Amino acid sequence: MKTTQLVAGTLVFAACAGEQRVEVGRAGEMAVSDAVVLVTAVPDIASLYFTLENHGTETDTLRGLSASIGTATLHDVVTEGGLTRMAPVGLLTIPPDGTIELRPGGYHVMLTGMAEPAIPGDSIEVRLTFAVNGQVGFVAPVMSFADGMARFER
Ligand SMILES: [Cu+2]
Repeated sequence: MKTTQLVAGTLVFAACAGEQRVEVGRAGEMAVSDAVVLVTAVPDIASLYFTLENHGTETDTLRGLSASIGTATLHDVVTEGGLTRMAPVGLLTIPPDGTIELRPGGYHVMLTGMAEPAIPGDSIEVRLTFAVNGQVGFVAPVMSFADGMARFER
């Protein structure tokens, strides 16, 4: 078991070389990093991205999320019959030693029905609830679409 963990740790380190993750919060063995909110062309809709790393030995599921503005819904991007669209996702499962990266073109959180538009420079409070590791709150900075997308092109 010790050996397995060491190997996994080495792989994670190698994958991260040159792109240091910035941890913003932690619930038990679940680390949250690289949180960012991107504004969209629609004033009352924004998208939220972050990375989850499960350092524990148990599979965990993200079963709840909320944000200080608007309604937060977990989405995935699916392609059906040549059409790409977004679809709500119920639960997100993170295996032991697993990393799930929310990023453009994949998993993301939609913030909808915001009373005021998100403005670059602002920050939004987010709360995640995990079945095993419990709750974590963190702050996600709001970025323009262009600046936010640049973060994912590395
Ligand atoms: Cu979406």
